[in-house]
Amino acid sequence: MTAGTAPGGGEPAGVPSGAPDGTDPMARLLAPGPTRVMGIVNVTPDSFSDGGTYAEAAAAVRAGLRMVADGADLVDVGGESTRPGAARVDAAEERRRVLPVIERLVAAGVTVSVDTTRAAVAEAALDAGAVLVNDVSAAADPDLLALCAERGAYYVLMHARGESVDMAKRAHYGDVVSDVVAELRERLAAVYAAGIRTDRVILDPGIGFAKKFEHNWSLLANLAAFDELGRPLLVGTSRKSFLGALLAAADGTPRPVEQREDATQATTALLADQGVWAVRVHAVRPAADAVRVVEAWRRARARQREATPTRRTPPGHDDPGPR
Ligand code: PMM
Repeated sequence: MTAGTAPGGGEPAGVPSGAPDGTDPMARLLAPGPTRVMGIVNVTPDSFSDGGTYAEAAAAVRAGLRMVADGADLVDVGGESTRPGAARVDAAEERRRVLPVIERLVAAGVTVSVDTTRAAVAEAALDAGAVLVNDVSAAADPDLLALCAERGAYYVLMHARGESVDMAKRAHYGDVVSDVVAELRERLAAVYAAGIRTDRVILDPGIGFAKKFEHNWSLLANLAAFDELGRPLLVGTSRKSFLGALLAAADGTPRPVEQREDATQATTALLADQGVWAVRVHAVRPAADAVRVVEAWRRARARQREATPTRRTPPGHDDPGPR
């Protein structure tokens, strides 16, 4: 996949910090390769799946280091819950939660992204060595975009509508796939206009953000529609409610969060086979294993193709390349 040049996007001030040897860890992770695994560390008392687990900085750092040992390529640190209906915390509290964790993970050589929608939090995180800003607001804050442009930070543009507190009631689409692509295209233009370089942007369909369950499935089944936007995809399905609904008991009770892990890994394998750039997951080891299985499968498929060049690949089983 090739990416053009950002309109008006000049060279950033320098490579992001967090790379003591001067190399750019994100450029390496964005180079062709297997689907990357982003581990989730939510330093919050109330995130839907791991809220309260890592409320202590030391526990969060330990969890992040364990994720890297288990195969995470990068760790996403967040200090504000984005579960539907969640109330916002103030910026000072969000910063207080994430900073010590980011500092210690960066010091240990981990590639860190910060999950925030706020410029003040992102600035402190970048100062502490984070290299990627994971913005779940669909680029709502021009100050955050200006900051990322000025600092040469990598930036995740995720599709969403509204804030967590009211996004559920905005989940109305004509055709969800073309609507989400169109809305991302429009926000992407704002991201480029703010000066963030094309090659620093990652897109995310925002599974669970202003989406009904069937919207999530439609998006996952039609990721090729995002190819026209020309940037790699990050996808977060881990333990989300649409899996809980799929696996509901006979009486309709959703499968509890802590029992959605196997289904999460099924999505990871399918996403890796689709060639998404990265998956964002709570349990890193099974995701990293799933990616390795997919890679072995692809290699075997390629070998088979080489050996029997005339044999046709069944429809839907061709290699779509990086997405
Ligand atoms: N999901 C959550 C939080 N941040 N960021 C991106 N880029 N994509 C996602 O799907 C996403 C996200 C909500 O899940 P969590 O509360 O378990 O972190």
